Amino acid sequence: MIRTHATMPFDGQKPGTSGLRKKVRVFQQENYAENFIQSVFDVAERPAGSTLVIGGDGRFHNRTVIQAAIRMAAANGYARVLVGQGGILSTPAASHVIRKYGASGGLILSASHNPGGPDEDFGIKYNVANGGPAPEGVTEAIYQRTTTIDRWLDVDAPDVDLDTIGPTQVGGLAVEVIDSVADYAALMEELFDFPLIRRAVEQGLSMAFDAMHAVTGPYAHEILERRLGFAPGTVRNGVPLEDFGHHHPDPNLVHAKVLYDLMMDPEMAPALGAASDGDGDRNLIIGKGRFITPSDSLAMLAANAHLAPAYAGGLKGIARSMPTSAAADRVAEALGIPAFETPTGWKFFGNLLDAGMATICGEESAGTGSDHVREKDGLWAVLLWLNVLAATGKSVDQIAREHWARFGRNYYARHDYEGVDSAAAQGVMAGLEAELATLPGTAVGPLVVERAENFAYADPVDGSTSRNQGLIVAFSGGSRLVLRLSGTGTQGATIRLYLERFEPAGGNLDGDTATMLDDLVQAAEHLARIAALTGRTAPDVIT
Ligand code: VG1
Ligand code: CO
Repeated sequence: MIRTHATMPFDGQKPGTSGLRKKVRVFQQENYAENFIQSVFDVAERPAGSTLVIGGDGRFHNRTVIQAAIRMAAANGYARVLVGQGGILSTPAASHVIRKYGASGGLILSASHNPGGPDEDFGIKYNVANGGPAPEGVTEAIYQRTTTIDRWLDVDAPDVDLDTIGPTQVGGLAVEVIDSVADYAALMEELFDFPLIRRAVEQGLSMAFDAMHAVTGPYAHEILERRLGFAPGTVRNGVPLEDFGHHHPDPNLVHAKVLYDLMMDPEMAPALGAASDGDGDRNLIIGKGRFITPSDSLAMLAANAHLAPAYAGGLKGIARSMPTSAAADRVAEALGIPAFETPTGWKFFGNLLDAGMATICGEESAGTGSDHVREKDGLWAVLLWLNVLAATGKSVDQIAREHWARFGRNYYARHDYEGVDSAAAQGVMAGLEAELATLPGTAVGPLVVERAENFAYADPVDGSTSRNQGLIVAFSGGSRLVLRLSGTGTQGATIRLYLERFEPAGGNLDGDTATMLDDLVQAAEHLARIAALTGRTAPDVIT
């Protein structure tokens, strides 16, 4: 029996960089989540007989929204829903399940690296049939629908038992609770040389993986400890908690400080330290005594990917988001394959991957992935590193040093100013944008501006254009500043300042990052005037 619920539009249901993210309290308002989900169903391409995948990162409010979404899917004509056991599917696992079972799309319930709990964040993201985040045309259509919606539909049915694997029926809808891990773990076993890694583990290869009480716990236990033979205890914080144990499940040097400190301890550090975020799509890689920036990790993985079975035939191309360092471009050049520069957010990689133009993609924000799914994939990156370590017998530090000796090094940091007054943040952007045209050729301290622009992207596959994707000030010699506003926050504005300095092979390749970037920090303050316009004299987080 289908029920029609009258509703009214809510302001601000516009998906950001990665779906709709708001405080839990916002989502708990009557009709709020339902309006958004109904808007998705109203505009999504879903032929008769379609399957919908549903899963989330296990944060607070996950189960409530899943039950509502199942009842709504039943009323909206889906034939089948696949839902992860306990409501759990990591973002890359959801992407894989959508592809594997030919679903028309999926709802991923997550606010990724944002904290969880009754007073923290929640999110809903819609992925399309290729397994990837809905492209801009679709998110815009969803948003437009949210501005006029006047009803949502569901069926009158009891909650589904999410904890028991197996089929059940909700009205005319076939619901299947599936193992959250099995399909994903099988895919990883196809891509990488598990026997080789297992042998290396037997011979002493050690690691520490911090699941940050988020979604990767069950995946990492199964893959790292059970299938690859790492010692029990290798996976830390491996039980998903609704509030992530009160932490930010953000795998960076600030929020994964315990792991970082372990890796910098010459006595205690294992060969590899790694962590993932709330929904399992990010990765942090730290070798014994050596942090690898995500931009470098992308470049190093691309340079060594042929050592893993899935990539032994070579890469078709490498894509990176614009603020990500140019380290990967140098690898693409050496491999004789194209390099692509896209706006921030994984949705921009989808077309390149579908068209077979890129094989490996990455973002400076700890996201790396390949054409095996259409999301970034935290454990995939960890497994590729393990495959490379096992195949070469080298340490992470050695791989990094050899890489820089060959390609040069892109020193890199991102400075985040969080919870900034929105008007002040807009002022910073507008101020720099107004100067861009006059900058080329001018000197800022010891740096000379070569190019200054507001980044726009023309998608080479579908020809669509995305403008206003960040301000770039490029200096001669390959150094660069990038400034943009975050599209994933839930409070005020977050200014992201990205700093990059290129040091060619033969130069100072083992300098201190902060020291090496000092001229750029000065130049940024001079050009963007963050302190003057926002009153913030230092960033909240440096990654
Ligand atoms: C941030 C990152 C971006 C990433 C996005 C989603 O976006 O900068 O690279 O794709 O988060 O990641 P923004 O707009 O706040 O800079 V996740 O792991 O939060 O889904
Ligand atoms: Co994430």
